[in-house]
Amino acid sequence: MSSTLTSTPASDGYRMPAEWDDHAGCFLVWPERTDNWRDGAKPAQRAWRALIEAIASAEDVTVLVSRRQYVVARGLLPDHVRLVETTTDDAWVRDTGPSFVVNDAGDVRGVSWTFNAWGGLRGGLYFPWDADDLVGPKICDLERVPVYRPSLVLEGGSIDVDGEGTVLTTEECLLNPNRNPDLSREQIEAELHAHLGTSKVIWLPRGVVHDETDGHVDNFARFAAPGVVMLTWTDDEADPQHERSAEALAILEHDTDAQGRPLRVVKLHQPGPLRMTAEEAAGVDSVPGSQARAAGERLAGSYVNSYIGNGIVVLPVFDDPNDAAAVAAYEELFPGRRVLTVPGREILLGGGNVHCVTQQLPSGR
Ligand code: KQY
Repeated sequence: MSSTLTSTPASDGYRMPAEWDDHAGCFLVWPERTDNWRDGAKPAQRAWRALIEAIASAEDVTVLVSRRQYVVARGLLPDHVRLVETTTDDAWVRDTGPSFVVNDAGDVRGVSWTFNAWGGLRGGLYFPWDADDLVGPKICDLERVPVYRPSLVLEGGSIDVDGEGTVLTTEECLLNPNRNPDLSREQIEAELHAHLGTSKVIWLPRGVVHDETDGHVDNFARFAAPGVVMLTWTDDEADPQHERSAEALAILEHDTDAQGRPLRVVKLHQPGPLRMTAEEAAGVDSVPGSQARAAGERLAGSYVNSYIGNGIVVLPVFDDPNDAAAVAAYEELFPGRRVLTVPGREILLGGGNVHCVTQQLPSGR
């Protein structure tokens, strides 16, 4: 088993690299729980296959899959995708997996935060979550990398780093009393710096409307390059998203990153607003302890929720009039990478998107 470290990454000379740095691979978890994924999770599994094929065209992919679904997934996925039988509670490896950190020698370690299913017994999304809380250490075991196990409750989707000292997050999530009620903002900042090797936190007040993660930043505002932030946007002032995006824009336009650079903000106009149909809601099993789904429920659709891989960037699209502008923006933001699209609606119906269901393993190069 990988050793569990009691020091911190920063004190050991480690930092979390930007997602656009070189990867040794990517992890996903195969979706199957029918109280989150409609119609026996079959539409979600087709969406996963498209996403996995896109990422596996550029880097090594490992998919964690249950004993029940191993043969199904093996039959659907390309041979060069590695499957590893693993017990999990659901498929959100951005949040349950380790945030990997690197040092100047190119060594890699994992930070496996404490996971409480986005709020524990105070608004969390399912119970129990003990198998998900072990996904981080299990991945570190697989990769034979030492792991840090901070007591801080945090999901990987609630932070975004530029690899040069800056971390973006939201108050709605990280200061939510359902995560770390006994820690002050200053204590949470200190924990972030100690585990990410950062020196500056940019706090945005809120994330995307009706995002069941309590406003994960990876669905709202993310670095696309040093000094460049992509932001979920709408011009519609009657839409509650407008106020949220405008308050974030005001902060980003007047702040600087850890290097003192002003930030360029690129607005990505949201799809929709998208809503769950009656048929989609009816396809989700109703189970005590899991959140109920209802027809008409607003979906937290966003083009920011993408994966930046080796020579590629993969974003979700929604058969929406704003898809084309989002793709054009990615082509401008990521010159030299292939911009790939995957159908995003089925992942969105479960509560997230491409970034939420992927976890990169940096190569350390
Ligand atoms: O990172 C995420 N977007 C996770 C969402 C969990 C949703 C569970 N229904």
